[in-house]
Amino acid sequence: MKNFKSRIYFITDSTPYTEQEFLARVKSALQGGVDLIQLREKERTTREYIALAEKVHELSKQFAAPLIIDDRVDVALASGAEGVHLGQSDMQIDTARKILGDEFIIGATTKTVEQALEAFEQGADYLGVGAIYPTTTKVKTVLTSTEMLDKICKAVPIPVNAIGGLNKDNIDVLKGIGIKGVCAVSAIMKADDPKTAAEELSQAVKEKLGL
Ligand code: TZP
Ligand code: MG
Repeated sequence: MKNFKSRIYFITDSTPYTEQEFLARVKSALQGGVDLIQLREKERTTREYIALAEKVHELSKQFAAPLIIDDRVDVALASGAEGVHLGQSDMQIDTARKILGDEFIIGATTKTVEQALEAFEQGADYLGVGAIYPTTTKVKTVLTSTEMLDKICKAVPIPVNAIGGLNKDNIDVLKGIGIKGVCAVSAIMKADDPKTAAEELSQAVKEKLGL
């Protein structure tokens, strides 16, 4: 399961929805062809996180989209997910790699060339870099310039994805930078129709970024 695409990398936010509404939105996004889905939960207990991850995994498997769990190696393992995404204060990449083995997808959040090189050297499979634009999603982050994004892309041989406030109408700034994909929460999750939103973002990524 190491051969993954991260062109349209959908990150969830379940906070405003009932579980039924949330899963319906996740399914809709998957129908819209997102390549990869990250379950991002900050408030749930471990048990709740695992239970929701199992439900999302049932859906993501139907669409052959790898499921990545945000922050938590234990939840990723317990739920049968294909990957984990680790921030700078989560488990170190090399420790996670030891626990999870070679086949597991491990992503890392990095904001500098130094962090990017460290994550790569420790065994990360891809990097998320941002926030490129201010975001309305609840996250502790600072803006990362497109110049820094470009430097990171040039510094590491693994796929780099841009994140933060990105949508079909503002991704032009990423043109010419060697990213492999775009991460989006709001642009898909909060859309009237996540399926259409995913399709439109995919079309824009093709037309504007040539990906
Ligand atoms: N990390 C940096 S920005 C961000 C995360 C998790 C949130 C992105 O959400 P949105 O809604 O696509 O701006
Ligand atoms: Mg995280």
